[in-house]
Amino acid sequence: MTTYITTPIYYVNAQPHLGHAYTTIVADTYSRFKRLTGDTVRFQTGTDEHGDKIAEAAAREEESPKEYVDRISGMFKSTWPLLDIKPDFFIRTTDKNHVATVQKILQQVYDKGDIYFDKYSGQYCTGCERFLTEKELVDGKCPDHQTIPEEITEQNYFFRMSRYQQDLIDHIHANPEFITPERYRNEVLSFLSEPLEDLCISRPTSRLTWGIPLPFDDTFVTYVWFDALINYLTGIGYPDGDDFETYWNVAEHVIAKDILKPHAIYWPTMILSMGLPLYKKLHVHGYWNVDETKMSKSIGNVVRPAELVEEYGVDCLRYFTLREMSFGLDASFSADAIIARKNSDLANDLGNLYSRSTAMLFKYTDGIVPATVSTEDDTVLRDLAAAVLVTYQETMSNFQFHRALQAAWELISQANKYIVSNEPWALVKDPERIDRLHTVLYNLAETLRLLTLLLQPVMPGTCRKMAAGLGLAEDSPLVTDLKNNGGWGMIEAGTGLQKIDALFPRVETKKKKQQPAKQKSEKVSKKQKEKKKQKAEVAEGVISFDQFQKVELRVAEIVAAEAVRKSDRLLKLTVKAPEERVIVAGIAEYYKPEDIVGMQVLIVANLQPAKLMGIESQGMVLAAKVEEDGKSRLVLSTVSVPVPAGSGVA
Ligand code: ME8
Repeated sequence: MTTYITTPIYYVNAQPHLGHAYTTIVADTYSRFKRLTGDTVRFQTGTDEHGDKIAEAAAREEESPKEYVDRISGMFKSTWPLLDIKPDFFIRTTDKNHVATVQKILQQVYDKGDIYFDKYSGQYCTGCERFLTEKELVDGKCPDHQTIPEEITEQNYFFRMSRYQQDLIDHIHANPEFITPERYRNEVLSFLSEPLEDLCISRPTSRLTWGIPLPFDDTFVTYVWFDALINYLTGIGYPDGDDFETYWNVAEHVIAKDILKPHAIYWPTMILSMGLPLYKKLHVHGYWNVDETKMSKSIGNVVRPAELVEEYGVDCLRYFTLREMSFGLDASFSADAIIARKNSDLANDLGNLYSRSTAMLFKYTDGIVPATVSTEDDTVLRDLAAAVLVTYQETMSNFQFHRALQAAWELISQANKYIVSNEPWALVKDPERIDRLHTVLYNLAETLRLLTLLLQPVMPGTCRKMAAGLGLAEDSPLVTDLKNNGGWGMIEAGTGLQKIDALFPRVETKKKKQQPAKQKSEKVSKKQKEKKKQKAEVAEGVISFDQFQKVELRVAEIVAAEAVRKSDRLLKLTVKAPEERVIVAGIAEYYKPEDIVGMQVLIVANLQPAKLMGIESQGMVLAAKVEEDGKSRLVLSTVSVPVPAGSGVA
């Protein structure tokens, strides 16, 4: 099988930040996963170097556009190895090949009659590099850039996008996985339910020279999207290269939601006009915010990947981003969150399992993997490993990286329990139970091998270390070939382990400053007053209809759920109601996160947000409180048939 995976080509008007890093880590992880399954893979990223924004940035830096783009493109190129990201090809839109092919395609589409010259007046956003429709503006501003677009009237060339609207709608209906996750597919279909306007693809050279000249009119240069999107074809040698033949029909693009429209509408209609088959899939993710706030230069909270690598290590960053973001939804970065993941998931769970298991192997069998005697006692661990493998492959294929990692962590947790319940330290003292000890140690070594294989796409460096520690070559099929070695019992008895350093040293957290005593007591008395007031209200026991009407109940669909760190009670739910929000619910004792995704529950939608374990909860989930045998448990309230998310409750 063959895989072709791409990231957007990033504008060189800014240096790489966490958002760029995430998309590129995703594409890198996916390409490594596909290699594990035996696919021939091509992974492409690059830089987008023409247009107004770039010319303006170069002018600000007092450089020529060419000097400027060379410098910033170089920064992107040199950032990726720091993150252990290994693209097969790095494309630049100033590459000669790319420029020539864009011109060839423009001529072809022009000759076909799909490009025409016309006068146009519209609201142009420099940030988006496109004209915005009236409908897209919010309070007269571009919602993404918070700027008032410029009213521009000029003669330009237009691409007849509207001609392909119906074909595109039909394709999306016939191929439900063309745009994923589903919410973005629905967004595109809803946009396509209105007539499409044609796409302006040129700028007069009197206003912009930093672009690709139109082959049929050199007083114009091509407008950014008709240049940038074509990179996905020029990078694989369209039209004559072998790579084009090999890879185009399996092309998968990864982007964030900011460039959904260009990728889901402009690009497919351009491809249809060229007479080519459409790309296979578009994977769309949400935004990274920082401490719940949008990342922006003006706020000064832009997170640089190189700094994170320095502070936490490359694999910690890769793991954190993939584990913390549910692909498709927004996520928030904070130093606390990454430290918590490092200390708890990496140092405590994975790191400890590795160091305990290998320490026992060194102590009890001189660092040699012992032979195993298969017994019924170990089926729980083995069955779980088999189930994890299935979930892992399915979720990695579907870009649900956080779920794949959750599954791997179930195996880690089961293996840690296996150690506790089998007590190898007791077995070693009993000469009659040495076989059992060997079996337990073998199974631990095998679990570590399997984890090395599964975690490799996400944490390649750590897995290289783990493989070395297990006495396996870094390219040994036992840790690089999922197709043949995903099963149980592959590590050979007699394999000699090597001593390695701890995988993840813990990060020491600074203690929070004590609040001054006075402030504290002020807070307490305010709280007490509030409580008194509430008690007085509750004492009356009844509420008026007016009071009840103030409570807004809605049906919400759970789109993601996960345990809250350091809490046995809380689950963090991401729900659609119909807008997306996070609700923290005290139901962890009664529900597993994976069992409630997709469920429709009732929520109080207009409750003042409250922070629980550092997470802002925007509402409350309703549940029946059931008393049984002197114990109580919660049962989520739901609806009897599926209804649109966000429906009101009367
Ligand atoms: O749009 N969270 O380039 P760009 C997550 N050149 N991802 C983010 C992000 C955030 N806060 N900010 C940026 C362009 N990204 C065009 C693309 S493609 C033919 C041309 C990532 O530099 C995400 O992948 O503005 C997003 O789609 C991309 O950077 C936008 O990069």
